Amino acid sequence: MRVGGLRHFPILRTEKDDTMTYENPPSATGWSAPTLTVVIPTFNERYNIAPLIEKLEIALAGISFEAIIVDDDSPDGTAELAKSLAAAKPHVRCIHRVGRRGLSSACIEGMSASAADFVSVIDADHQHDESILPQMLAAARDGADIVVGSRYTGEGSSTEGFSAGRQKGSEIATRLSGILTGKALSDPMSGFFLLRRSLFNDIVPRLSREGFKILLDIIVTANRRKSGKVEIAEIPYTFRPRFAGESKMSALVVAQFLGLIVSQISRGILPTSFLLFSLVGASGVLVHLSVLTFAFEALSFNFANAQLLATLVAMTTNYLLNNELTYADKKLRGRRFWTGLLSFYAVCSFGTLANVSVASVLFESQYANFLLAGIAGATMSVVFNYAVTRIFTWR
Ligand SMILES: Nc1nc2c(ncn2[C@@H]2O[C@H](COP(=O)(O)OP(=O)(O)O)[C@@H](O)[C@H]2O)c(=O)[nH]1
Ligand SMILES: [Mg+2]
Repeated sequence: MRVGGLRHFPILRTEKDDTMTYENPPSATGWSAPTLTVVIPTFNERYNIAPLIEKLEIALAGISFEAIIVDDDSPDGTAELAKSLAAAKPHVRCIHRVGRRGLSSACIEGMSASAADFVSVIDADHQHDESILPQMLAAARDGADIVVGSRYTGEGSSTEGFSAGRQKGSEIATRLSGILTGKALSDPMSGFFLLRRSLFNDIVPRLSREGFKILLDIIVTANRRKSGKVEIAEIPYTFRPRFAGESKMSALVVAQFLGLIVSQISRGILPTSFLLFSLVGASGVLVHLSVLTFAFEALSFNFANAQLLATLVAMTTNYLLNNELTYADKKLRGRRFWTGLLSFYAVCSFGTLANVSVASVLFESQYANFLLAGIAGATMSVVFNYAVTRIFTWR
């Protein structure tokens, strides 16, 4: 039906007026809803995506699928290239995120954009073997809630794509996460997995958006549902070397991973960013004491001036570290870097007031213990600074 150049698709109304479903457009011949969405998170993967899409088309021949590339505004122009692919191929889409960074949040956003029955995530660098996707889909159709492409079980081998150091690190991380999932999963750190979209929809509000290891988070969160533990299937494959470009693995990723583990053990009461913020705070104490000693002893400052200098230096290093590490995903740059620094100074000054007042009250109470009072005061200011800088500094 055409009305003034606009095509109207019939809307089916069910009993309740607020639930509507849409019929397939009658003229869209050849179009079929995808069964599987393949999410491809990218950062600087310009030379990897077109050949990966071709490999997916071969691997998934006969299965209706769509690929959603989620790019965080890569400087190498991955998003532009992805959009030119999308313009040529109906089964390719691109989510171009500006001003945001992060692998987990990119995967979540891609899966959230899916309308297919099954969703999967695969790295853009060809390290994951796309040819096992049909097997993964079959396992999910057979009843598995989550299917993991695994680098370690059976014939799967990871030695080819990993350096010796990364191999060891990956093994330690696998053991650590085994404590959390409670299951002898051979590769909980895999970034290659598939799950039913209904399960994803169910748990997405409780997923952490920080860090690199989304699968671990999905498994732990899914297991905590009232309906009981999820069934996980593993399909082995040979981990390949990167096709083009460079890895984004860094010290930051490792710190965020450790943060995720503690955050999960505390059942989300302690978010990863809070743990990193506290860690940075602890490093600030060391900076403070070093500058204080140096200014007081070596430069013969009077105590008040030495203390003032130490406070300023420690606040500044804390700000820089938090901007790089804790809030790498919303890093402040340019003018916002400087206004952020000023607001950080202001918040920390109030935090110090809170610290000193709480500690003094405790110290003067009948349970006086200077160490306990000191720790309570410091905790108070970390919590205060964390909560308030999230509102005023890293919004
Ligand atoms: N959207 C998005 N993708 C990312 C980000 N960091 C890494 N990726 C992608 O995640 C995948 C895995 O990253 P990679 O650097 O290969 O990690 P490695 O295999 O552990 O060395 C690749 O497709 C990256 O392009 C990010 O911050 N945002
Ligand atoms: Mg990789």
